[in-house]
Amino acid sequence: KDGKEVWPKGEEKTWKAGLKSVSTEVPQITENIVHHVQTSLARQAYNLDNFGAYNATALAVRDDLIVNWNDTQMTYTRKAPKRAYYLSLEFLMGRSLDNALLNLGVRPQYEEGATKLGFNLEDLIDTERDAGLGNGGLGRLAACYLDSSATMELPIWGYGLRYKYGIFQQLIAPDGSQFEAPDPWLAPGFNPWEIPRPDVSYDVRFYGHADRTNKGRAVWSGGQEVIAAAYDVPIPGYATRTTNCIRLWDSRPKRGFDLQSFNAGDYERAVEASNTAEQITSVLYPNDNHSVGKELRLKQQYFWTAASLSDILRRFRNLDKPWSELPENVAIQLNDTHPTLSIVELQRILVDEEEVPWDTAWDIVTRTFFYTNHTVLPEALEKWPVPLMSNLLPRHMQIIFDLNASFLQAVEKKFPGDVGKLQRVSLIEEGYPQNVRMANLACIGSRKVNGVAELHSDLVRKTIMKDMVDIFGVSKFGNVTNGITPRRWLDQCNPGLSTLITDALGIPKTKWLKDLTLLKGIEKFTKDKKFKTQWAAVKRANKERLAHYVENTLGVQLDPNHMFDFQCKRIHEYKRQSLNILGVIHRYLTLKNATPEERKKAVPRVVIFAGKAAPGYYMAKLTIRLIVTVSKVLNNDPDTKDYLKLLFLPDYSVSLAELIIPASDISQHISTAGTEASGTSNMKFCLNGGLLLGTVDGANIEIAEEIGEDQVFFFGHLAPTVEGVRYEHTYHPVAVEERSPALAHVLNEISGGRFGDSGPFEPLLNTIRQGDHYLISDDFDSYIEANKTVDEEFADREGWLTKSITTVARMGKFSSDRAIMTYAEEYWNIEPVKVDERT
Ligand code: T68
Repeated sequence: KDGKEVWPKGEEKTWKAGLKSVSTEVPQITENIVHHVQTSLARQAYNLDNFGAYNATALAVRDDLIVNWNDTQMTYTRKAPKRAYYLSLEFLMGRSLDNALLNLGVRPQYEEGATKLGFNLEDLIDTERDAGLGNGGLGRLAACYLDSSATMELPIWGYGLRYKYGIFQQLIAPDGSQFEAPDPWLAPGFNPWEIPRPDVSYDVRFYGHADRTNKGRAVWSGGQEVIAAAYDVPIPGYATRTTNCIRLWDSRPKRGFDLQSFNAGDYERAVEASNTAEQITSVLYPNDNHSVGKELRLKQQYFWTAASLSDILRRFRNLDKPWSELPENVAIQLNDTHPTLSIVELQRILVDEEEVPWDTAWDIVTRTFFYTNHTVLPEALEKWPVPLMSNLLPRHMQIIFDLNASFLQAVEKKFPGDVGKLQRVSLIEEGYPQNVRMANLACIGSRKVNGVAELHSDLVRKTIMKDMVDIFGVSKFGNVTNGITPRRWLDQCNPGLSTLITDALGIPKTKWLKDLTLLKGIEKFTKDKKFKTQWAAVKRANKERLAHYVENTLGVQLDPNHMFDFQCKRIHEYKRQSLNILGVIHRYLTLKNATPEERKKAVPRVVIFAGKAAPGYYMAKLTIRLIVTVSKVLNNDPDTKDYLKLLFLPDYSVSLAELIIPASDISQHISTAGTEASGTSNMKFCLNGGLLLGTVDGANIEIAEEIGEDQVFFFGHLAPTVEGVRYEHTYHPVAVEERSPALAHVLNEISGGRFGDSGPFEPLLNTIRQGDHYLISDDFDSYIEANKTVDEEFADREGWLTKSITTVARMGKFSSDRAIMTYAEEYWNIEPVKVDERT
């Protein structure tokens, strides 16, 4: 307080003598590791396996992280800057050891230290289990943003849930069926990357009843209470001492268990309440771009937003400032609509508990929150049945109705008689039952709304938020194009390329990895023969590394001379893995019909898919099955297998992505135009020197703008024409034979039994023959053409290399540092804070 430190009782010098600092010398590092082996793990040198050595190493690194973490938090408390909070139900972190070592700048010392202790650091890194607390792009984006927040020295914390089970493990049966196994990632018993905070916990209420009093207030009581307990995950910045934090909540029963029932011998009843409390943070919902509407999911959302707000407001109360100043001290970013209840929760706390007048409270609320939309797909927009919400959160439901009434009144005043508009913007969708529209609520409760790429933000303004733009004005609706952290997605996953770039630029890597636009300095080397040879060698080594993995896991041998072509992302109809597999079949049939002489002229290609399907997503699972079924035929056909191979790599994850992405010659991002909000793997592949085959969609467009349209392979319908084509499919249907004879031929071959019994696949094929919502048939011919161009250009190795280098050189815009600075400056109004020197 008052910038003064209050030391605990006792001697200051004794305290200070005990303070640690980050270990940067090898002897100190090995000593720390041995210390943790002996004490924390209670083990000894003999019989110590890689996993034990990994844990001890992680604990040594954790000590260093905590030193920086403490100093960062102390600085934030002393300087009391405006802070931002990133509320996300998902943080797809992946592994932490390698990343922490690189960010702390002590990787070489740990490598040497591990060797001295008889271990290989790479092996230790490989024993770490992924923290898979997310589905895909949205969750990984949150992880990249936290890395950038610390690297840019911004005072940002993340808030999420500590799921006991992360994203499921994907198993693929021999027939291509996907099975799911649980991911008990915390099962080893302890996680070196989290710090339990037994002193930080909050009560969260569910159910009960809300009794209105006066002045718009109410008292919410009864129901059940559970405890939210905090776990902190330190997030080290790159080449800075700033270490930010993700606070994850764990649910616990408020009272252990019901002793009365226990004594009466009713054991199940005795533990029932404690089980329901623990259930809340038990498992991550495995759906991406799809809303499920289950009560437990709503419970997760409220539990997490209530605990996070309690924590944020406690910190604000310590500042002794009036509530009216909350927005000058706190910005809260909503990662999609999942945390939208926090808007209602803040209004509830201000009005019911702090006795702030309703309108004043709403003014504070609407200057504090910011909302990012990640999709315009209707099936992904969250809606909650009113009866469900009234039962679980009776007071919040009242507040939503009250907010809606005054909002609609204001709209009616501005647009008298426009009943259509009132219906569309209402927070409540009429029907049986009524539903709460979370995107509308997030919009009216936020200072600003943004999409995640230019095209997407434009679509947000023109489609789902069109009426809101009329009401609030267009300046409320912005764009922040997504980004990725170049630390993990270049330096860490592709050390060969990183070193080559550093040498070429002639500056320390700590410089360009913090200002990615400096990459443009490598463009001049497109004419340098030696550099190009080295570039090609790095790519080849990465392809060999992946080929090794493929041989070990699938038993298939790959030739690194062949073109490596990837589509790795969640399996979804809108992402059109089906277009890719149908294209592969077309390629196969063409090869099969060719003479041996003609075949020899073909450009050999390996097509690799990876990605999980939501467990209940029938069409997505069928797509995987089709890929695997077709791969069996292709990879064993002596006529074609030297020219075309097809693989499905099971269990895609952050760590598998780190292996795959550096090995790509080309990757596919081929969603129906207007459906992929941004995409972020497109950025990762391009940053690693893979070229892009894609549709004019999401961030592909901005990638092409940056690197040049002649550097990418674009095809397909453009977003504005998609609706019209869909209309034609519905009202003037034309047989697929007419739309694309080439595609019709492929479909007929499958149905004719070329790959075995087609029965299981007919439902998938029929979605294309009829309706074809995602325009597979309309884009098929131009897709095949684009692939021909890819082949021709790949055959020109020199030209391809030039494009690869040029692509990387021009990818600077897509660093998540740029994105997070845009949020900081144009949305949250927060500034970097230098961590105080230690005294
Ligand atoms: C993705 N969304 C977008 N959602 O699809 C992608 N959804 O275009 C974009 O690049 C990325 O977000 C980052 O902005 C998702 O990943 C989900 O995973 C999800 C999870 C739960 C509920 C709904």
